[in-house]
Amino acid sequence: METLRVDDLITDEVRTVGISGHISPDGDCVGSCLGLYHYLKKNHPQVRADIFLEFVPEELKILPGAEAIRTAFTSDVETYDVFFILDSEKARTAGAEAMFDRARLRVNIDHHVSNPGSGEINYIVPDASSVCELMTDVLDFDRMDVSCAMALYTGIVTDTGLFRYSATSPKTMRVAARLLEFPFDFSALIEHVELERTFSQNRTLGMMLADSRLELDGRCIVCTLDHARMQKEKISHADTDPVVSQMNLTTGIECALFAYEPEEGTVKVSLRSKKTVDVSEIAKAFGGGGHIRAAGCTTKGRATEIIAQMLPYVEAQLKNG
Ligand SMILES: [Mn+2]
Repeated sequence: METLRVDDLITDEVRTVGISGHISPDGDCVGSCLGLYHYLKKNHPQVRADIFLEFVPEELKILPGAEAIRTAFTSDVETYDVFFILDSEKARTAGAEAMFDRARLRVNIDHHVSNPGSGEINYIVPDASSVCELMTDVLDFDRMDVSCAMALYTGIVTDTGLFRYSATSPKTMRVAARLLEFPFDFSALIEHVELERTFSQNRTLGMMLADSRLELDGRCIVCTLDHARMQKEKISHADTDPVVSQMNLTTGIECALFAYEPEEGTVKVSLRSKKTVDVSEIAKAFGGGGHIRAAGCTTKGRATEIIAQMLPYVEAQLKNG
């Protein structure tokens, strides 16, 4: 695939550029949109660039330009000269598909294997760590500014889980290193964006870790939270977010199961695994799905009952693995 250069697409006639990404935007999605936005502002000042996203996650509002992101998918521009969809295919934006389809030139940059390419110009690299890494291919380092570099660095760091996930490559590190040549406080940025939790999240995490127990000879860690306790402790769905991944960081375990009851009679289970257990198979047996190492399901019943029903599946996999 010949490498795309954004500067070649933004000819003198281009006046309006639309930018969007996937539903439930994350650091890579917001970072790539803002990186492109700052690059256009600096190097193509005749262009009006509009970003459309479903919302901006609280922790990402620290990024310069985040306040310019539009969360309504409407515009006085009927036909954008160029429209970029980043980190998503067009069917997974929260409402940009029609604007994208109407645009004079459609560009799609993504790293999701499942994306067939939604534009006339597609730059899809499935093994790339992040779209922000891909943006460093299509933008010129020497023409970036610090706001662009901050945004792209944020996306690389969040999509690689702090340079941990297997898609992190030597190239990922090389481009991240070049972004660090721009003067910004990367320590404070990453601590805020990736590591900080709200007080409620940390409090919930503490309670849940204290409640968790080991099963199957210490190879599976489980925790349950019933609806009455959620109400009593004022625990929201978002407060439970960090629980299962922290449980999965327990020495000696192969698998972590966290079940809670968002409503009376409804159970949500988050499953994580290390090496041997395919949690997507287990989630599927309970009407859910996901990936080999991270999956989930929502089902009827009580949290404790569902966990008791799931453990034999884990045990069977541990025996076979
Ligand atoms: Mn991504």
